[in-house]
Amino acid sequence: MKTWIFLSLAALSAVCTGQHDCGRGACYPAMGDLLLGREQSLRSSSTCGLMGSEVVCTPHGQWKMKCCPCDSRNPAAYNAHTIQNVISSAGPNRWWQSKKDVSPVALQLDLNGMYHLETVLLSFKGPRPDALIVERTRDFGRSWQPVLYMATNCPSTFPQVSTSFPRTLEETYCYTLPSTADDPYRDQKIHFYPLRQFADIDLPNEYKIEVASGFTGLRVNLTQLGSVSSMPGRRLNQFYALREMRVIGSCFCHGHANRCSDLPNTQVGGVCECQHNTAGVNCERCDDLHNDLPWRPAENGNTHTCKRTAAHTHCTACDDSAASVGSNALPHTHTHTHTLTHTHDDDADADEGVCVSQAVCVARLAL
Ligand SMILES: [Ca+2]
Repeated sequence: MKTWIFLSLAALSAVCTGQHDCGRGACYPAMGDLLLGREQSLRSSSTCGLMGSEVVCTPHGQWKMKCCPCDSRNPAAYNAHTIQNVISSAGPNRWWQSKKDVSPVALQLDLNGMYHLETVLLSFKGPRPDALIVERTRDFGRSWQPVLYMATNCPSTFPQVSTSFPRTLEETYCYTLPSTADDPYRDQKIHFYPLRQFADIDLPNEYKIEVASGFTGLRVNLTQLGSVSSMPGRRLNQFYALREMRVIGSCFCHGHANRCSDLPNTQVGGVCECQHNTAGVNCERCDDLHNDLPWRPAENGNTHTCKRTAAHTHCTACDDSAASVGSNALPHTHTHTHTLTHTHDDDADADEGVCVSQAVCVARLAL
């Protein structure tokens, strides 16, 4: 029997349904599985059978046990259990398994840039761990922050972590996993939305996405082996095993794109197709021709579109020495690249490159 755990049935609607219209405000690309096509970016700190065949014994029926070999030297072999088996394209019959009786074990995804994390799906092959921590990094692994703690018994396993929803975007909490004591070997899926824990915090959704969804890597620390019932006279092995993992997300665009560029063999590319006159892999700046206003992330109802750069008649910007050649010097070709704080229409560019010195302006006013 498989058990589904939804840490949230009500997904964050703005993200999950996708705000794909960039014309009104913040917009977001469609989500996909970041692991597809990034198999080689996923690794585990422990895998059974990498150095040679290992035998792992589990219960078989009520009184017997079965002992199966794990041999991962050839990843394509039926009894190999490498981490790449958790990619959804490998199918439900292939799984990853740790070396027996080793804990903790870390599964780590390293990305090549900033992405938006929406959902994590972990489909455990029983026994499910009794505790795990999901962490993210935003600086390519130099520092890690917890996204969520999960444990069968939160207070005893993570006594320093609250079991109620956090009050700030910098905190997290421990989600209590249902007990598996009645059937430790059943498979169990954990499906969670990291932003959901912030649902009660009174901040705009797009701000929560901006602050709490970006990541350059994800780590799942399996910290406590699932307890298994004892069998008289038999030595049962403990291990971690995962049938499938999905990391659902998109490229990270600060609300300025509704598409990630295509990347061969992947479901989700890493480069935003920027709108709102923004540019960069993550639309993290105004493009070269639109620097009149400071760059800002888009908000609901406000695109914060970058404005076209102005360079036109601007008396205060020039060297007074221009006055020495008198009014005959106008217009001269002294260009400047001041960014003005007021906005103006594109046709103002007719003035581009024309500059009048303050002294000349004063002289003309006196005429
Ligand atoms: Ca699989």
